[in-house]
Amino acid sequence: MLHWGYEEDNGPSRWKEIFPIANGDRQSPIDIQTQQTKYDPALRPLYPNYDPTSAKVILNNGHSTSVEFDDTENKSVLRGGPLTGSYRLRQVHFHWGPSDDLGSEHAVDGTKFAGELHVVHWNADKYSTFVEAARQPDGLAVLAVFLKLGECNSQLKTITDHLDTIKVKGKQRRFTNFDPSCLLPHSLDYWTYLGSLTVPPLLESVIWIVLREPINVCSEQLAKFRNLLCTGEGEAAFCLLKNFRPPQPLRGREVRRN
Ligand code: B30
Ligand code: ZN
Repeated sequence: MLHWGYEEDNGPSRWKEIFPIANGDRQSPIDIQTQQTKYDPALRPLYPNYDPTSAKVILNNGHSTSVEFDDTENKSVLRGGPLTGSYRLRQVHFHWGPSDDLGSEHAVDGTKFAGELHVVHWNADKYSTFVEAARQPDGLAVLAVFLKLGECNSQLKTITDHLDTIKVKGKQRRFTNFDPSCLLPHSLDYWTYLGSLTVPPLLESVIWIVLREPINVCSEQLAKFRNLLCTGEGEAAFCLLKNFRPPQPLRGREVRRN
């Protein structure tokens, strides 16, 4: 495997060859079996508090598209839920599939959605850099939002309208005055469990917070994500048609709900 990706020869089933933690005890995503989740009255509401000026760039990293934020100060943070203290916003990115009927990483009672949004935060109260936090069991908090096929999402348009300007891997554009809470559903009710990054190096450092209410996305918007290339300038062009890892074994973990 030359470099990991989502093709037959370098996709999720091959990642364990280079990243043995792929078979670890707290891997993500998972299939959330709603009847097995445990209501926890101690779980607090979520308090996202984002400053739109901390958004910096939108980029194509070859395995997704992300909006990156200035995380040198506590300007944009997530508090509450299962979290102790505040977790600082680092980036927002997306997962999608080859057709409109699948593309999410997490599943709910076996059902997949058209896509999934990840809002990635790190524990700057305890750790000094994102990279250091990503190696700690309580280092990262990722807020996941399902993208459900339906009407076009006007908030998502801000992002999808930029995708043709960052078509090739490695391209980026300035992107500011963006508050990712505009992409959140009305209800911030959630499920939470301890897991991992869903892409190599698959580090087991993520407190997952999966929102129960999805947001809408239309077929035309999903098509714009699939039009991104996983290849760089000058290389033979290859579209990033899918970038989801399938659900992994729960291995006795508890999934709690608020
Ligand atoms: S996820 O939410 O578990 N899918 C990273 C953060 C969260 C997830 C996956 C990866 C991450 O920060 N990885 C290292 C930095 N990457 C950015 C990226 O999104 O994945 C840098 C890069 O190569 O350009 Cu990969
Ligand atoms: Zn992700």
